[in-house]
Amino acid sequence: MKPTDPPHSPEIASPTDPKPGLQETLAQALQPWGLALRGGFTAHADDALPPLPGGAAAATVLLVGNAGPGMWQAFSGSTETSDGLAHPLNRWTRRVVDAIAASAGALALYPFEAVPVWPFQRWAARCEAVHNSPLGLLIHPQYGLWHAYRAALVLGADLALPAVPPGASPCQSCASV
Ligand code: B12
Repeated sequence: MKPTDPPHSPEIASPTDPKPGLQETLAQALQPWGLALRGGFTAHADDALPPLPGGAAAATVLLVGNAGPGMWQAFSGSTETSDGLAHPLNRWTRRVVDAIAASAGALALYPFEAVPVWPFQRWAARCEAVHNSPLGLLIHPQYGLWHAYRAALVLGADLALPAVPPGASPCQSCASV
């Protein structure tokens, strides 16, 4: 699959009854685009998430993000980079992730455009071992500050999710200069 092709994923789940291995299948669908699953959390009523297109209530949220050069390589070959229209990365992200979300019966939410914004940094802290850094960006134990969140996949099924591993922020052991 070329990064410029429209994403193509087989039908992989219904909203409330995921097939086994849903997370692995989603990860494989995201990988050619330099995107990865970044953990997930169980939705609560006070998250105020919208219902899925079929009407099911939000049960699980999986975050999609990027780290390293893969996403840039995929994005830089896309039509959105050269069509002269505004916000190429946001439009590329929507095109790629909306198709993958649809194939999983998921609703995709994005860190951009929504008013008020969806609280991706707060969500991320429920998904993986990230900590607030003095810069305001979340620091990751492996990626450092060099990572971002591109989308959230909202599912109607309760998925088993690993607990976020405990650990101190890398900033706490960083020598001051
Ligand atoms: C508005 C916005 C901006 C604005 C203002 C940023 C600001 N510092 O206020 C502008 C355009 C300037 C901007 C710039 C950048 N941004 Co910005 N931005 C956002 C956006 C859309 C909303 C942020 C927001 O208002 N959050 C408020 C509430 C809604 O967030 P919350 O999750 O409930 O709460 C968290 C924060 O409030 C944070 N927090 C609150 N107070 C404090 C105080 C301290 C000291 C700390 C450490 C944290 C902290 O802690 C909470 C829990 O983690 C988010 C995407 C999103 N939807 O969240 C990206 C986001 C925060 N930005 C991101 C990035 C990468 C950047 C840039 C590096 C982009 C660039 N290449 O230049 C710069 C860095 C700017 C900086 N040093 O902060 C990433 C951060 C990823 C990460 N590693 O954490 C995000 C998550 C987008 C993404 N696609 O991943 N951004």
